[in-house]
Amino acid sequence: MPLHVETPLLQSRILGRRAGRDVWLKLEALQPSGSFKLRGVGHACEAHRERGARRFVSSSGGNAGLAVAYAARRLGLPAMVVVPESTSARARDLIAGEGAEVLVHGRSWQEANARALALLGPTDAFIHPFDDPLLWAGHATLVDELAAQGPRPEAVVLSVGGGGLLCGVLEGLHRNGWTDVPVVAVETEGAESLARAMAAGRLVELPAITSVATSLGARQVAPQALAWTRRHPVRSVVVPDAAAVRACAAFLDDHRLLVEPACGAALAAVYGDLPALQGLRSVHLVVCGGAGTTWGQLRGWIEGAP
Ligand code: PLV
Repeated sequence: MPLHVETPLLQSRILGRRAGRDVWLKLEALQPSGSFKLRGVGHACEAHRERGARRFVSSSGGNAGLAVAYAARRLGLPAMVVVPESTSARARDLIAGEGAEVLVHGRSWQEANARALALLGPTDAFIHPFDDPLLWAGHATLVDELAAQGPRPEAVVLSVGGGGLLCGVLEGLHRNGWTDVPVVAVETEGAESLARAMAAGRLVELPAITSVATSLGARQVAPQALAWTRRHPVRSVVVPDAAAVRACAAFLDDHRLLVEPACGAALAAVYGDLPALQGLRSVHLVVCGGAGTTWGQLRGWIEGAP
């Protein structure tokens, strides 16, 4: 039985009025681990347990690790999650609270990932936070639900870190026959690894992550994410951190849900009526969630924003 739950698809009248178009919210923030990550991670963990894995090891900006810790507890196996120093204290506490071992290593996810791989034992399964076909197949269930819940989307708006959500949504669109539904892929300035790769026509490694949206902090996207942009309409958008955190605050007022700036990126594209959305009468927005941000932290970012 899947570890994730089916999430609601709601039309947001309040956001729709502000944006001047219909806005549909796929509320992944309501997953038990607080983000969409549980879809793919739960699927991967179940598959690895069936193949005999005795422990899950993961590297994460926070939410994938929390999903691994949640899945491990539900499946009765231990887990170890390596996070970078930039992962919030809140996220670390939540992962530890699920009973997983938390190690902090390195400035960004890349360094944490190298450490996790070095610690991998023979009966461990490695759960990648974004670059694994098992993960994408699990994330694709989000689109299967959309297909059962309502009409064909005119466009899907989502956030991009390493591109796992993008790959999963595209897999889901294609397996549901929605092969021409454009996807608006949003990143924050300082974490724009997909935008850079699309502009260069090849994978690009950012020298550092400078955005507060640390959950989007993969310095390079999964190769499959870039490959998808060559065979499906994907519009890349980059928003400033200030727009992402303001969108989180607006969404808290409008829908009473606190999400991370990683999710605020996609929200900002819709609240901000960006050019990439021009001509669209309706959008489906993946409210990817994120459990690592507190209200105090969000307020601090808003007060410190330029
Ligand atoms: N977060 C990953 C990668 O971090 C993680 O380890 O949790 N929204 C939220 C709330 C997220 O946590 C993430 C990814 C994304 C969006 C982007 O998803 P992706 O990586 O599949 O594009 C470094």
